[in-house]
Amino acid sequence: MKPFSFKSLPALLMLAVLLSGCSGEAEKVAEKPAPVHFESGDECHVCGMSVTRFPGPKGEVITEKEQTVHKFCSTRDMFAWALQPENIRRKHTLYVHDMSQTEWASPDDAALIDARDAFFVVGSEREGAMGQTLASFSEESAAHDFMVEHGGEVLRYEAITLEHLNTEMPAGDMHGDMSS
Ligand code: CU1
Ligand code: ZN
Repeated sequence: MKPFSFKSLPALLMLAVLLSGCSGEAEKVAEKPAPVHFESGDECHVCGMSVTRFPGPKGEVITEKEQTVHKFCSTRDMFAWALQPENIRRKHTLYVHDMSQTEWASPDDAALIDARDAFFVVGSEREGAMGQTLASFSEESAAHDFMVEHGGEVLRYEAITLEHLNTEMPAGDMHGDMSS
């Protein structure tokens, strides 16, 4: 029995709180890194294609620990990377274009939004750099309108799986037999 350990632990915790408060580190960790603009020379982290030369919403990831910026030619390739087992549980910051604010042919970076808060239309007829892609929106109503016009299904970030990325299923058949 060591009574000292019970007394010293709260004191240590208090000290740690005071120290982190002084340096401002606690606030920095909670702050989300801002999106980085896409440049003409950027290559997709997954497929190597030019990011800005193709239509459709693009993706960007700022990694949790190293704060490394990865850019993706399409939301499709961003998910292909983010859904890998080594990335799926990490608290990376992810940005995608809000397609209700910008043009499909050449999305404007002023329209980048947090992918975890976005609504995605999966399986629509509109294509990005890699063919079928995910149309991203900040508002559910805008995603729904896009789905009505171009087909597919509206999903939240957490509902998207690797199976959604390679589907060429016709609109309205997203819940069809996956085993065929
Ligand atoms: Cu590509
Ligand atoms: Zn790509």
